[in-house]
Amino acid sequence: MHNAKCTCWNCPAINLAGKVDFRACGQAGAQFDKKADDSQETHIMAECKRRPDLGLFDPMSITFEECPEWQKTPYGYLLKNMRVMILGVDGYLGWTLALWLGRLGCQVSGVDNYNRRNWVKERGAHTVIPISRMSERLHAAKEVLGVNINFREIDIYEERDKLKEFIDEIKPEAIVHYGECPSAPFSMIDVEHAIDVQRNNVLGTLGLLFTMRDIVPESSLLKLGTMGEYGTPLTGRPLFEGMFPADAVLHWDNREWSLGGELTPRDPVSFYHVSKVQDTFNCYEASKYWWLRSYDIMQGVIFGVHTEEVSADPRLRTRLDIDEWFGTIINRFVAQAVLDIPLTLYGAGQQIRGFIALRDAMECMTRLLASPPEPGQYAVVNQISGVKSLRQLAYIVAKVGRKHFNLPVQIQRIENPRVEADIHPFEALYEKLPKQYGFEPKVDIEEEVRRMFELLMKPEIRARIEEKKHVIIPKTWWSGVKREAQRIELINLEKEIKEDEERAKIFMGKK
Ligand code: USQ
Repeated sequence: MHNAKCTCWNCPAINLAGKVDFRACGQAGAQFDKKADDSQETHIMAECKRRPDLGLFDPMSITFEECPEWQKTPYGYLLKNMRVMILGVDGYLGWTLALWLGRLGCQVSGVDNYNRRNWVKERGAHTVIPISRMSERLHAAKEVLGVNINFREIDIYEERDKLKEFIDEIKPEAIVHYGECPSAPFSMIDVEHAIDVQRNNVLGTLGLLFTMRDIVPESSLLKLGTMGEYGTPLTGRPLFEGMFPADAVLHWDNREWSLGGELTPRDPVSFYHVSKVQDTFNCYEASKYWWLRSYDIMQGVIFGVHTEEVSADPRLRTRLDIDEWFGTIINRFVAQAVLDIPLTLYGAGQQIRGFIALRDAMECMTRLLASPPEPGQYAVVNQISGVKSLRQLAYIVAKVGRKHFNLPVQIQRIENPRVEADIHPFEALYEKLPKQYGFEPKVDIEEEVRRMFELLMKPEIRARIEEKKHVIIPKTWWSGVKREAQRIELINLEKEIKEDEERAKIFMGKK
């Protein structure tokens, strides 16, 4: 178990703040009545909120493996009935995680203000997998899975007092923050949308950090960042996990300095991605100033429709967007294939990205929940399970659609409405989740794409895609222009697949 040797030092049930000024390490320890034999040493002492009978003790002295409050799960030891609050619980990820954690025995609470539903509606789009009202979703979760979700409708930016009250009432041991606008194109529509996205994301998160400081400083924050914060440096510099490794060195002017532990440069690719970079700095600083514990999760492009829980009943399904603003690439490709629209590669289509399936992302989040950061620790993980060029993805979707569903899938290159490198090197590091947290990807991309076809080809869902056909081809240009991107070419699949495999090997540093 990856977290067996973690100690109470990592545990959110520990009470350090208010009892010991652990920042002043040692000074305050003296005021406690320590055993005579180690009175020369200064110690950080703690109390356990779950086991008050322990009295004051050394937080390093009990491991998760030894503590009866931590129980074995397939994803490591997990705090019994862990109180987890999910912000953005009505979204694609939030709803899926709520059911997943509820099934694992967590006490799940959730907050949402239905922004995602409203943004998608405002664009004239809809989720192609229908989702019901929150009250019905909650009812179905209870009926089908026996999962109780304590839901409160709150806008985390506009209604900070309400959020504060709810956090005070629940006292979450972890807060998963999915309550942000996740769309690059949406943030590039016009000034109103850019401001909206940044206000919602940056200020919502900033307010949350203050609330955590005041009410639940021991709780861990799992905040969703994005691989897009790093951009795609044309030098080919690896995308480290948030910070430079200890042995990274800056050489300049015949001198050298260590870069170890410094945040790596960010080069975001939209005003949405900029909001995530700003969050990074806010979380980093808050952890430093107030000893908050946070994970910044640089998630790659997500795809898929399946976990055991969301597939258990049609009323438990999570949303799926395929429009130009909220649809991510693989999800869009499958929908396009279903409607016989050639898959839309933007520009050269040789952009390379990290990807992760919905189910695997849930597992990663659980493993991180099970290993809370230490007080004051701002930790970054790159949450991807593989790296592919967009062309490779298009080939996969085309292959599955042709082979298993007899669809005449084609691929096209269209003008790229975004400002981004479409031919570039890419070396993303994603070692922490497998090495430190024991994660191994479980989802095979072709298998998940097959599941998606199966679901999206159901007549009622196919009809919902058809109804929103007009929001598939992008019209939002980074330049501000509003016009449909035009086709550059239809791709000769067989010929390209062969050539591209070679190219991909070179770009991914494998050659
Ligand atoms: N793209 C196409 N054709 C399409 C749609 C997109 O070629 O029909 C290209 C884009 O130009 C881009 C890449 O595919 O190069 C990925 O685009 P995307 O829309 O799937 O994803 P992106 O805008 O990068 O944002 C998504 C999520 C965001 C998350 C991010 C992770 O919406 O919340 O932060 O993926 S990452 O891309 O790793 O930064």
